[in-house]
Amino acid sequence: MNRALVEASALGLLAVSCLLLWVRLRRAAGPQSDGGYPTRERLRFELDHLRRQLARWLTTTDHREVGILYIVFGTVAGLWGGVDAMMLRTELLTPPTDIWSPETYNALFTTHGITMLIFFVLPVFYGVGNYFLPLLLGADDMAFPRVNALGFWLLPPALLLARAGLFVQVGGQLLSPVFPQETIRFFLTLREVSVGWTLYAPLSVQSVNPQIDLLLIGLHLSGVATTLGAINFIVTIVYERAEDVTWANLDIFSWNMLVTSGLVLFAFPLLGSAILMLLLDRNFGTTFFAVEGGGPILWQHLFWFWGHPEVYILFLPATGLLSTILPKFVGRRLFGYKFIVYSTLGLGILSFAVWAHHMFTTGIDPGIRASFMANSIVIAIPSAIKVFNWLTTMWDGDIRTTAPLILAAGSIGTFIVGGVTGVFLAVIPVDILYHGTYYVVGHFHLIVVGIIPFMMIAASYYWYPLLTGRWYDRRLAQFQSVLLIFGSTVTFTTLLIIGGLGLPRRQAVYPPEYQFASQIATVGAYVIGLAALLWLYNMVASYWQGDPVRTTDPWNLKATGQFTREWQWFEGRMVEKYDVTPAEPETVRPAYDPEGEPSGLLGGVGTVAQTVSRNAWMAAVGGFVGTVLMSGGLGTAILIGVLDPASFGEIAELVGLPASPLLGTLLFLIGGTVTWPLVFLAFQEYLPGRLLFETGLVFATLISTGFVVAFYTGQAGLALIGYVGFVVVAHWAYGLGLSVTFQYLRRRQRAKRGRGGG
Ligand code: HEM
Ligand SMILES: [Cu+2]
Repeated sequence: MNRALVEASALGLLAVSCLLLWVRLRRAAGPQSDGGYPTRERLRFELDHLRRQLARWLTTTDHREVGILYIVFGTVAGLWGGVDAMMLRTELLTPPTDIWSPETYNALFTTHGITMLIFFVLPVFYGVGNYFLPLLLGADDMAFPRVNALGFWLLPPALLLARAGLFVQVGGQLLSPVFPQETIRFFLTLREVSVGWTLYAPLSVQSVNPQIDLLLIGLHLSGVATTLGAINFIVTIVYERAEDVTWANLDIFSWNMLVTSGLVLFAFPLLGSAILMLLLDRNFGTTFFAVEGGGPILWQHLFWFWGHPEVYILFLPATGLLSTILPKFVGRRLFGYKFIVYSTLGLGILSFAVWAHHMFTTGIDPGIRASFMANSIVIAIPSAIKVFNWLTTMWDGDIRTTAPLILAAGSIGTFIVGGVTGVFLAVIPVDILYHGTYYVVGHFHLIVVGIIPFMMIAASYYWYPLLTGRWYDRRLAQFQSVLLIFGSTVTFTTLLIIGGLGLPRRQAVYPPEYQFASQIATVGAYVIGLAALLWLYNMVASYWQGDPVRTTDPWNLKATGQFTREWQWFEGRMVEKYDVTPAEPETVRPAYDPEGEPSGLLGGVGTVAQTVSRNAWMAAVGGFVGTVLMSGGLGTAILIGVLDPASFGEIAELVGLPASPLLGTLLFLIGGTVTWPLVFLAFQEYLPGRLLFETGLVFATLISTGFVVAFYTGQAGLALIGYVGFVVVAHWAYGLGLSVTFQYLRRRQRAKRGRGGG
């Protein structure tokens, strides 16, 4: 099939349907003032209006309007890159290349990567930053409003240059039946670039396609734009804060934009230089990346010195949004603010020290390679700190399952899998096996499709009332969020699996035995596409049809003391414009109060020790009840033969005693009665909130995972299912026994104390 025409038509169709929807809804929304026919007068008025609007949007330097321009631009680029992705996955429905040619397939994954990574993600985050940073900081505008507008307006030409191949190809195809070949030669020579998004030398130097040069110029331009934006963010955050916004209470999203901008400042100029060197090599005979000059590996060093920080440049703003939005829907302030800030700074610095993990297979010095392995593994620590703080923020929260919360929770999940697979890849021997496979594709897509767009969409829902004064369709949004999480999980875990089986990435053909898995991944991708369209529809339609927001606190944030600055601004505007009275906080069940949070890591140790010693006897009784209940479950498992009693001997072996099942059982009873309840108590002190059934069950589920792994004795099939099932249920019985007894004893103690006092 003809790729250029298909892609151009798909995009055209999307644009036309959005436009039609917009016009139709607009008509339906506004009452016609006179109900008459469109007269010439009226037409002129409409045109005037259009001209004024155009002038306004083309020349604006207002931070909120520039922000919207950025977001719209990024969304268009995202849809464009998304069409590439759908076309890629469509080719992979069948093993041979029966839809696109291999060359076209190569072009698709090249432009898909570049469009998404350069023109989609950062522009959207810059847009969100532009709109909200001044509101969050209490500033009037960005520090340099005109530089801001300039930075934005460099982007559309950059995108057009980068993707000129598509237009030129379509042009050539439309013109060639009419004009002779020689006159339209220009249109026939340019093709979309197909050398891979990483533009590796020597292929990128030797390919004759002149579109590569246009792409390089486009990338350079976008790099300039990105750097201008970063300078603006840094200066705004450092110098334009209101008096009462200090470093200690700067909101997390601003912190993330600050660190991201710092990374941009160090990474992008380097990419710009590398691009110029490549242009010189291609056109003026220099030898920066030629074998007889600097060598092709030099390109990889320069590229990834930008490239790895770039993935954190894309990722950090998403974590900032998560840390901002999540607490609002669990009724509790962010847990461990300080640690989140430090981990963000840590990620920023470390991200410059790991670039060669993309080059483990290139034959760089093994000693250097090992140090990059160490650094890459270390980077998991700040990432994990964020995850633990998010989980702790949710723990025992008053969770409201709105679309933003669903997406935030989904983001945490996909990030854990995406991050852990990254740690595996950071290990040299593992990477050498998987570098060229779909495993890598699965790893990074769980992040670049998981948390990044998830949080963009979550933010679009969360701030929709503030942006438009209307509600989005909330039922549709919940459905869309679940659909998106489902589609991504199906697609990218499938890619991890087929990568683990060894399927090479970046190839249009594959062995037939992978067809079924490949089709699952494609169907998952279509589900993602559908979810994206539903989101777009919701955004456009609700702008005209959504319920008007009548309160100044649409998310009831006042109740939990989280009515942050941007909402205060919104309240001010609502009061001024519509004369509504500021909302009163509705009461909600009291949530954990972070004021009492232990300061620092060691600060908590004393408190934990106190709680543990004070409650030790209650814990022991609870642990005993739990252990008895659990023994029932495990006993049944032994009776029906899915758990081998000999495995109890291993417990004894584990602590250095002879492998006797009897000794092991004794240890098991002591462990269940003494050790686990104490660990549980210590945990419970660290995790905010009260002891609940759920807490007990979560804890028991965690222990049972360890148990399942430790005592697995080679069961397969149904026996394995039975084994896992019984172990989990037995541990749940334990958790239930523990927490119920504990609660019961505590309540009795309190009642007794109450009587004694009165
Ligand atoms: C826990 C932290 C992370 C670790 C340890 C890690 C590790 C790695 C490693 C070792 C590779 C190279 C695999 C190979 O090509 O053989 C890789 C590839 C990649 N990672 Fe990560 N990563 C992490 C987080 C991220 C994040 C947050 C993003 C994106 C926002 C990301 C995006 C990518 C991309 C795009 C590639 C593939 C580049 C390509 O070859 O086309 N990673 N990661
Ligand atoms: Cu990397």
